[in-house]
Amino acid sequence: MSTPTSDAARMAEFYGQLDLQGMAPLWESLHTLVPKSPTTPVQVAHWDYDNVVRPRLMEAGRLITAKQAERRVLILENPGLRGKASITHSLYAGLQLILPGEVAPAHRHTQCALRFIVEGNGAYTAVAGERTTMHPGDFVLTPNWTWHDHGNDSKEPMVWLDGLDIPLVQFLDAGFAETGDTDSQSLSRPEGDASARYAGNLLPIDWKPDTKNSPVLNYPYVRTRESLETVSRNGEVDAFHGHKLRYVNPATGGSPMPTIGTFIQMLPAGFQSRWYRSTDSTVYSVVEGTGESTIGGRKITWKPRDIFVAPSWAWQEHCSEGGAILFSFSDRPVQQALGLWREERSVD
Ligand code: 1HN
Repeated sequence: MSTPTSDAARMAEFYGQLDLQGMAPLWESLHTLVPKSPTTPVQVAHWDYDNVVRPRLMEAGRLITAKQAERRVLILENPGLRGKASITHSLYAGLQLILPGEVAPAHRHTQCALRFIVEGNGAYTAVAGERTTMHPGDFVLTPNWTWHDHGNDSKEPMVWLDGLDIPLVQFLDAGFAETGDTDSQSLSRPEGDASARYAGNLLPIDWKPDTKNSPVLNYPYVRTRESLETVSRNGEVDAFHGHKLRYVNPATGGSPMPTIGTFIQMLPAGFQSRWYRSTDSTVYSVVEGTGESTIGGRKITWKPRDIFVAPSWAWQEHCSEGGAILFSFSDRPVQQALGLWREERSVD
């Protein structure tokens, strides 16, 4: 009759053999592999722009040119994902600096990118043959595989938040990239063309989208803000989100890019949200105002240009005494396309 020790020894030997032969026993990891609810490595995170990020970014501006760097960016790494260039499990974020007179040379890749302008005025991004001049709060797209380059003909530094689906594309092993022959791509349309064609609640009569991306190049903050202002004057405030709108691809009504959903919300003065959670880890960028968020039990006090992260399925609440505007992005469209996305509103 076998003793418990010899059972354990036999099991250990069996596991050792499995390991050598490229196998593993499911019963040791079943509940980790199939958790009852999301168990993300993503942590609550907060970057203080004025006191921490900006000084480092300006230091980078003294140490390396945009051209040398190709992109002069400080990556925001989630503390739970250090070394992985990820702000959430599926998304990358960084802050990019371009100084007066600099160019960031043309390239293209299969990763989708968004820019959300944080400071400066008048630098441009050229995407697929058209330039757009950027201002704080503008949300600018660089859909996958489109040529893009940036330049700053203004007299001030410009900084924007880059959001890309790099970790997702890496996970899928579907990354391709090319460098342009010239620093600045040649332009085929005048500035404002995409906006006139696609962003005025009109579409060219025979136009059919040939990609999964919005044809709108720039969702300018002046218009976004006007919408928020009007909506907040006329409508009831949502107890969980304040006044929250999502950016759309006018051709589909879906997200502007297939892998990244983008949102803007106004918290009216004195607003205190109720508790909410969703499965899409979300990156917030503070546009205007100050406030506090409690996320996964951690309190964050934020101010304009700060960035913070709410992990998947962590309870969150947001409040602002003087009123605030928050931009946010996440992988929500991916989760929705796969039937995975869930949200929950507290009922108490
Ligand atoms: C990229 O193309 C940009 O075009 C910024 O500004 C950041 C990070 C990784 C890969 C490509 C840009 C990037 C990037």
